[in-house]
Amino acid sequence: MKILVTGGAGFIGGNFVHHMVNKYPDYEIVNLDLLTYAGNLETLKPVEDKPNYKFVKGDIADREFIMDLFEKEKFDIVVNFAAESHVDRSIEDPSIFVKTNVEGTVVLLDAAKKYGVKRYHQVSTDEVYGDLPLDRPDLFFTETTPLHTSSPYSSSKASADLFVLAYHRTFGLPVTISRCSNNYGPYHFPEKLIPLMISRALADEELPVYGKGENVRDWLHVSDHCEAIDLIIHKGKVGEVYNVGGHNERTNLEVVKTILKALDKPESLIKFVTDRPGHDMRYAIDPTKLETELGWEPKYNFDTGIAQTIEWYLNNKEWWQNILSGEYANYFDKMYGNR
Ligand code: NAD
Ligand code: TDX
Repeated sequence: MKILVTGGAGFIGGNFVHHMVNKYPDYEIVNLDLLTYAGNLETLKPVEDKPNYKFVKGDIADREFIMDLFEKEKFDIVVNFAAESHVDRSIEDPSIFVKTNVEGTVVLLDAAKKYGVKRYHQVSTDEVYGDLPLDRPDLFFTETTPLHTSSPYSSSKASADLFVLAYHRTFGLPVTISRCSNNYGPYHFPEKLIPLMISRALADEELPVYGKGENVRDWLHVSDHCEAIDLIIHKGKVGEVYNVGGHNERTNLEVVKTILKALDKPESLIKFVTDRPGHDMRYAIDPTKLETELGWEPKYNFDTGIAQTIEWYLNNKEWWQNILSGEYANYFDKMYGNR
C-alpha cells in the first residue's frame, strides 16, 4: 500500500506521518509538502531514516508537478492535509487560501481521478459549519449541519469539501472527508492559541486573549485525530463525511488559565486585545457517527492531554524556539504590535 500524505511537515500531517510510518512498516508513506512558513522538516526527524518513509518537496497546486508525481508513484491512497490553516492570516490575505486550499484540492482530485487512486481522503474542519451560540449548550455540529462559514479560511475549506463531494457524485471518485474540531499536542505551530500561550508564558510575555476570552473551542488531542483518519481511510464508507471530536469544550480564557497554572505563571500576564473580526463563538462536535459506525473513541481527555502537551513543549524548546525568529517574529509584531 502506497500512501501520499500532503502537508506532512505541518502539525497534524507530521503527527499522522509518525503514526503511519510506525504502525504500518509494510506501507510506503510519501510525504509531499511545500515547506511554507508552517512546514518544518525537524518534525520528521524521528522517522526520516525509516525505510518506509520518503519526503518530496512540492506544491499541491502545481498541476504539472502533481500529475508527474502521481504517474511515477502510483499511489493507492491520498490523504490531503496540505493547507493554509490559520484563520488570522486568512483575514490578512485570503488569496493564498483560495490557491492552496481550493485549487490545490482540485488538482489533487484530478490526479486521483486520472491515476485511479483507491481512496482520496480530505482532512477538513468543524469550522465549515460556522458557529453555535453560547447559550445553547444542547446544540452540536452533526454531519448534516448546513455549511455556513465565517472566515476566508473556513470558506476555502468548505469550498474544497464541496469539490471533493462533487468528484464522488459526478466522477465516482472514492472519497471520504473528516471534519475535526481544534487539535492540540506536539509539533503545534506557535501561532495557534495553545502553543502561542505556552511559549509566551514561559518568556513572561503578555498573552493576547481576543475579546473577552469567552469563545469556546472543542479540543481534541492530535493523536486521537490521527487514529480517526487511520480508521476512516481503512474502514470508512466511500462518499461519507465523518465528524471528529471528543467533547472537550473550553472557553479560551479557561485554556489560558490552565496553561498559566501548570507553568506556575501569574494571570496578570493575560491581556485582553481587540477581537478577531467575525470571530466564531462556539464549536462543538457530535462524533456519534464515527463512534458507532467505526468504533472510534478518543484516548485523551483535555486535562491529561494538555498536561502532556505542556510537558512536550518544556522538553522540546529547540523545536519551537527555532520557529520564533525571522519571518514569524515579523508576523507577530504586525498582528499584536499595536493592540
Ligand atoms: P499546518 O499549518 O500546521 O500545516 C500545513 C502544512 O501544509 C505545512 O507543512 C505546509 O508547509 C503545507 N502546505 C501549505 N501549502 C502547501 C502547498 N501548496 N502544497 C504542499 N504543502 C503545503 O496545519 P495543521 O494545523 O496541521 O492542519 C492540517 C490540516 O488539518 C489542514 O487541512 C487544516 O485545515 C485541517 N484541520 C486543522 C485543525 C487544527 O486544529 N489545527 C483542525 C481541523 C482540521
Ligand atoms: O492569540 C490568540 N488569542 C486568542 O484569543 C490566538 C492565536 C487565538 N485566540 C483565540 C481565537 C480562537 O477563539 O483562541 C481560539 C483558537 O484560535 P486558533 O488557535 O487560531 O484556532 P481556531 O481559529 O479555532 O482554528 C483552529 O481550529 C480549526 C485551526 O487553526 C484551524 O486550522 C482548524 O480548522
